[in-house]
Amino acid sequence: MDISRSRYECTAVKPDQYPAGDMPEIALVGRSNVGKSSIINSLLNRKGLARVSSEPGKTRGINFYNIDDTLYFVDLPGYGYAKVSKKEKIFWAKMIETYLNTRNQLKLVVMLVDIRHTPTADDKLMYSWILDRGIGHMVIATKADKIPRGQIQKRLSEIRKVLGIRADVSLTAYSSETGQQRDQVWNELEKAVLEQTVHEQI
Ligand SMILES: Nc1nc2c(ncn2[C@@H]2O[C@H](COP(=O)(O)OP(=O)(O)OP(=O)(O)O)[C@@H](O)[C@H]2O)c(=O)[nH]1
Ligand SMILES: [Mg+2]
Repeated sequence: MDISRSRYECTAVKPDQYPAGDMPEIALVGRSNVGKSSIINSLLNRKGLARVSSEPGKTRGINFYNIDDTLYFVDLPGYGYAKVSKKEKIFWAKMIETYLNTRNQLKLVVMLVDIRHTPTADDKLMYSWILDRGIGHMVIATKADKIPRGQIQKRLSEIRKVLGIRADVSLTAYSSETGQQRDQVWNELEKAVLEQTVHEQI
């Protein structure tokens, strides 16, 4: 797969706007401002592909990024952003829920949490959705550049405990600023998508 051949494909707010075809999809979920759009840019080594903003709540629809006509990265709107109306929150929650519950092409959910913070009630709810759906997933703790290296393992253990992440589910620290674990994360993504696809064929 040639990741330099990646492009924004479309934005959807309802299923009939999702891309046609059966390419596998990897969805990024997490609180608003956790770094979903940034990690897409970092993994693809493309600065401005997914829109990043210091102002939370920027990703409003479901954005599909086509990677070498092989795979989609799906950038879902962030949850837990306090400054939007209740009506809008419900609309976003429904949009995320509909995608996660109905999309057959969805092979892997990458849940992001901020390495500096204890997962919130919203994070726990999101994680329980993922577990309930029984979908392949991994968890990435973002913004690892913002804490001293010596604290990383301790923060990961706490996140694993609070969310109840099983020992066989991958939890990795990542920094979109440095991109240091890029190869490792790509290996895990590829392995997970492959395993899921093989699993379905059996
Ligand atoms: N230092 C550091 N900053 C980061 C990292 N990842 C994201 N950020 C910053 O965090 C802010 C939010 O990043 P986004 O990628 O827009 O977050 P998002 O999850 O897409 O946010 P929404 O679209 O609002 O849900 C931006 O200011 C980014 O530059 C990281 O690994 N390290
Ligand atoms: Mg975003």
